[in-house]
Amino acid sequence: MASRSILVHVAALLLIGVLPFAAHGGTVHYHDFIVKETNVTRLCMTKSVLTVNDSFLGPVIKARRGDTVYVNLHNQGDYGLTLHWHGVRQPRNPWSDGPEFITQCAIQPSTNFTYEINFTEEEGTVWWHAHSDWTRETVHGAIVVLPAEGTTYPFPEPDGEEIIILGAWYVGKLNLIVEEDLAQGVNMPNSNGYLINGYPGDLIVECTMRQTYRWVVEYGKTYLIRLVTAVLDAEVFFAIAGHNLTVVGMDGAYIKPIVTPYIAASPGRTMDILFTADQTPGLYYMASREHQSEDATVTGFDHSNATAIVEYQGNYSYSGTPLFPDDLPVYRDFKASEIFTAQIRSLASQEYPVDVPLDITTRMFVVVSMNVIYCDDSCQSGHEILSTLNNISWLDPPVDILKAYYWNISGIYGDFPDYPPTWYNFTGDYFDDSIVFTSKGTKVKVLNFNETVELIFQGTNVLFGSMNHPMHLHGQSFYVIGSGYGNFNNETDPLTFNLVNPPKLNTYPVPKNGWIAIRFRADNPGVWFFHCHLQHHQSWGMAGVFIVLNGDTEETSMRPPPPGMPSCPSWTIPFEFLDSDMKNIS
Ligand SMILES: [Cu+2]
Repeated sequence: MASRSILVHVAALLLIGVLPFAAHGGTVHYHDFIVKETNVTRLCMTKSVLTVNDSFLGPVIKARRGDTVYVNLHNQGDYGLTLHWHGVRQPRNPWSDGPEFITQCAIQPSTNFTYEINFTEEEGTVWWHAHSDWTRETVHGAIVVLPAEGTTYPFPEPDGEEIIILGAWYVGKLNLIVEEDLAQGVNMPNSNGYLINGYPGDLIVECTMRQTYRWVVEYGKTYLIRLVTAVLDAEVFFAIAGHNLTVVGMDGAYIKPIVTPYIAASPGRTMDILFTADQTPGLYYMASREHQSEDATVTGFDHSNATAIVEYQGNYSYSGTPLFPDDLPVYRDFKASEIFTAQIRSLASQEYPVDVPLDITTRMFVVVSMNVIYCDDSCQSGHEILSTLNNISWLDPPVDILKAYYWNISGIYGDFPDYPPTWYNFTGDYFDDSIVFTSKGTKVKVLNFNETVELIFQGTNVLFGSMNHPMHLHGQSFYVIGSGYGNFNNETDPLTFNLVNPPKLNTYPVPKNGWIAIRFRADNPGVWFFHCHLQHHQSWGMAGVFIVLNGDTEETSMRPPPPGMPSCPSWTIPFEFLDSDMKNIS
């Protein structure tokens, strides 16, 4: 990892016009991320993938709460990309949030851009990943946010730490395959194998190569596992044979401890997990496999079981294969996923209080659905599969939303509706064409500063496509105050809301044929993406944007753009915007 001290880098920072200060008096760290194509062999096949600093997995960023991290991304690859700091609030600083077409255009090959990441509220494990195309397949890594100087964990200090990254591997050049599938309007590829810390493990059947990650532990010690679900396009289960897990943090916030034999994780989810090596010394598999929530007729998914080995240190004799976790739920164990997820609660203590908004100023009802659109000769069946929010499939604009908003460029986006265009039996079995068919659009919901938002995400069974949709919001975590199955009932369901200790997370699954209710205060001015974190749904348009307007003061307003924001190659700057400000960022 290219990490150096502040002193060494003051000159370099000044050269690129970035002043090295941390808003909350923390330490400033500086990293160089060199992105380039590198040959990697998995599942008996070598392919060229994008890596950061020649490494798959990518480098770990380590900071304390209150610190600031600069990451200078040097793109030495063949196509443009962006990076996102998943779970980091980035107060007033959407400029460094990263999603392509939302807060920036891609960093083009042979250019660089310096991200500024501000760690203010989050503590625990979060992560970073590419936020353009499907590049995050291999361009991702963990972010460890330690407690602020002079503070500690709300649990006994662990004896050690271990980062565990759950990933997925695809055969072939993924971005090219996806581009073709999108053009054809057909389904996108399933992964060919799941990974733990970059390796598929011992149990792969397709190939003779055994690439297995090993973690050596000491008997009697307690470790903090920092788990990142970097899987691109599926939910997963994870367990360690013979050992319970104690989940103490999620999405960069502490939670009430959950003692559990397995966990269920949406793509994008991070967890802090205490693990005590207290079993008979030996070898134990940790394993992950897909949690598949689609219709039972859908069988073509990645059935692989990724494994890694937990190895107790010391002198003992062990023969045979490691124990496999019996408690790892099977692919379609929807109940297991539900049971785990239902246990998540905020700490809600004096030190970690809950601040769920009680007076709501904006209510939204957002229908999360699969749909289709007629397409021209370019696609196979005459129909193109799309995913929608309130029957709009997100269409990437020619210039990112943040630039369009900041410089008042008209004609780039319209209003995202607070309600669906039609009310129907969302979770029924019959849908007429006006519901099945959709259209593409670039729609943005504008919120005044400090508005309090309650948003119901309602899943549907349109095209018999009901499944879990892990919805992710940039720029702030949200309280999940309720969830249920069937159609949301606005009279009875609010009576079940948890306003006492609801979990505060940045990603949460809208359950198959069900709904969730979330609340947040719009107190982070900027432009913030929200989308399903299943990658193929995001690509099909299950996405929208919040613009949180500035408040009355500088502290409640967006910061000005940093120098060197990447230009948008497919957008020609209209003459009236060719002033000096615009030249700086275009
Ligand atoms: Cu989805």
